[in-house]
Amino acid sequence: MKNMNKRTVSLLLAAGLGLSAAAVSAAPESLQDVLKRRNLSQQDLLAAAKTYVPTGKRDEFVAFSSGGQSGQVIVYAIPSMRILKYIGVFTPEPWQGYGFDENSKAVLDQGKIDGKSITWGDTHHPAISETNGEYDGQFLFINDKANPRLAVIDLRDFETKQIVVNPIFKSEHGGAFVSPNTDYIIEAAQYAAPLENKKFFPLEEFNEKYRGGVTYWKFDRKEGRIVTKESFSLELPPYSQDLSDFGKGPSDGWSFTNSFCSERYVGGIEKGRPPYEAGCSAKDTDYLHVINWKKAAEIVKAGKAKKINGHDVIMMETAVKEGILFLVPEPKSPHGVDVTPDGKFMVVAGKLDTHVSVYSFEKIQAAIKAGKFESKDPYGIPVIGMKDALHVQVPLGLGPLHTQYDSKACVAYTSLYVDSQVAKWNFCEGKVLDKISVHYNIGHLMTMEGDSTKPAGKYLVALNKLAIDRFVPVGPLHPQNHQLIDISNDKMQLLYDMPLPLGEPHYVVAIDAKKLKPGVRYKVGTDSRTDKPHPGAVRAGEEKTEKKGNKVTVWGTLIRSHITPETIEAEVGDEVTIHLTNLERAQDETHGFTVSTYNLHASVEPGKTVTVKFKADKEGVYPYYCTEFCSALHLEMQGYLLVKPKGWKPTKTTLAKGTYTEADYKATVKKVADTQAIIDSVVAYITSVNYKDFPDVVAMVEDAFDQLGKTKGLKEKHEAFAAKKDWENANLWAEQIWQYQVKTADLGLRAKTYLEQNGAKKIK
Ligand code: CUK
Ligand code: CUA
Repeated sequence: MKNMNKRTVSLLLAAGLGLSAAAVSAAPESLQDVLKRRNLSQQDLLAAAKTYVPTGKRDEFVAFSSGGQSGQVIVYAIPSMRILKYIGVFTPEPWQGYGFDENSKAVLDQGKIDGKSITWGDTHHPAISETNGEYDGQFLFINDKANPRLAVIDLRDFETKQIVVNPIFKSEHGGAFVSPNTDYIIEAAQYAAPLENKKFFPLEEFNEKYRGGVTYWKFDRKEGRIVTKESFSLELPPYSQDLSDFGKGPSDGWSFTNSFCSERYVGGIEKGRPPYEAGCSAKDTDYLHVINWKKAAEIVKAGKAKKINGHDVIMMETAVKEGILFLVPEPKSPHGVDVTPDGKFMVVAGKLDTHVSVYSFEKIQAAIKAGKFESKDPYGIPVIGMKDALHVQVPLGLGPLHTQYDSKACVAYTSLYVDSQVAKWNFCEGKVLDKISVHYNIGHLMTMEGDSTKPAGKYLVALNKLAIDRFVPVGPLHPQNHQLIDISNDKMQLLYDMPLPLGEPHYVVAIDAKKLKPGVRYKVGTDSRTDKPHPGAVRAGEEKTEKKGNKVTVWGTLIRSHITPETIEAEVGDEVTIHLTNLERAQDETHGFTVSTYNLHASVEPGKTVTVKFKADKEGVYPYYCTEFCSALHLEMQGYLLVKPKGWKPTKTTLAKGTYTEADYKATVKKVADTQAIIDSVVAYITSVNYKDFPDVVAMVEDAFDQLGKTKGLKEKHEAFAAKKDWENANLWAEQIWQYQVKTADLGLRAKTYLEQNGAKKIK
């Protein structure tokens, strides 16, 4: 301890006085040297220059990627492809305390199905909230295909706030996609099943009793939450509904959902029937579902929906009668349906067809108006003839899947799964413009703000299913490969391979980084999962511990480098609840909290209040501590949970005395004086420049003086103990001054570095 203090002082001195390491001996390499040594081409150099983001600089776009089976969202930046964050969504995420503190557990618990916790998710499609069809950077939504659920993430703090369980589906896929003003979020079923919960029907009754559907979740923008009571669904035939999209502009008010296996085939190779794959791709066409959702919402308001599992469902019969549901044939096993930015066309690509089919919304509407239908499906839904709905079909290549749009009018990009290529083409004129190979087998692709009415162009990301030979091998399970492609010129250029080591991310969306305005701290005492004041919050000096019966409740605080309280006492079997408020205001001063072996963890960012709760069911001594390296005295941010046997009485009431001498005391006093000199020199520097022009520095300086302010009265205290020759108390109170000084110096030096790196100017 004493040694460490000395080391810390000399480190602080070195930093404060600007001492530097010894000079390097070898001459620096030239750019040409490096190209030669690393065997790089001019093209490589160009790609590097297009993606490299120098230290201290920031990326242009922020991407939100599905975390696939990890049930999380991965946030990364474009063009550098640097990962910024994993957001716990359907799955516990220990770092953020997600699923290990009571407040976040309450969110995960919303995702329970039939009373059971489901702690993973098969996330597919993230969607950014829109205003007038443009990304607004306020919310993010993502679906869980396996356990039909949808989550709401608030982009003010990148935290999951809500999970809703689909009330009638047993799986889903066509979500999350938002309406142009994010008043609804769509979620379409995948594998048909009886809509009533826990109801069994044999596969022989598939056509009669199994159903698909599409759910429209009502979103309250002000509250930032889905309103389940105002949400509704449409019953659909047992065709496997797939991807969906909302109309926009001229097609606003309508939504589109395609399907595969409209053969309604149920396999049964065990009974000698041909397998699923054969039966589900027998017909030449499947169906695009065309739905007037605005009118559907009115029909629900008029009380014409049926309650299934307590949820409003418009039955097919009603939908047909009210004229809000139509089908259009689409080529064999289609996958993506993507509405063009102008809202005039829907692009459908079929896995087993080499064409993309561009449907015209205008033509579809004309057919509906004229009552021109080629037939009805087995459930009485009018079918519009394919020719009456098509604008153009374009042969692109093998296995076209998903389509995204460019900032340039009429330009689209479609992924070709089998060909492992991206095709650039013109959907107005129906011609191919360019192709580029990717590595390998692309699923989705994504352009900047490519789902919005105003795509930003510039970059495209190919989400490849296989990475094969791209990276250093890490075993049979390979990372996924997101390839960055420059689309700002006529010819596409491959820039970068990014291994994604978490789940199979199906889709990703990217937004202009300038549109995101996340906070850096919470209002003190906030429950971040409800966005409301946390009832367990306290301010400095209000900390307390209470025991009532077998319930121990702690209202504690965290601030560098101290946990209040320092000890928590309980008896075996007590229920312990600990509320912790991070009193910091400084940016990035997160404290973590855990109690040994009780499987709990909280991440407490500045201003946040978090609760952890557990049953102290085992006698013993359990250290608790801060889990984030938050300051030079982070390791001392500790305490003990003492779980006593029932009825235990102390026999010894004093703590062991230290063996401090006068010399120790004098050394500590000198250390305090030395450190003060550093602080003075840093303060002199900061006040000699225009630091007030840097809000981050102003916050740090404020915080530093806050820390220094805590030394008030301590000098008198240690001197009084010294006068009585109580060297232990004299030494430790002097030491306490130094602890505050270290935090002050730490902040001061951070402020100084920031100012030096951000071009602070001398003031006279
Ligand atoms: S899906 Cu996975 S490649 Cu779920 Cu959008 Cu197409
Ligand atoms: Cu707080 Cu470490």
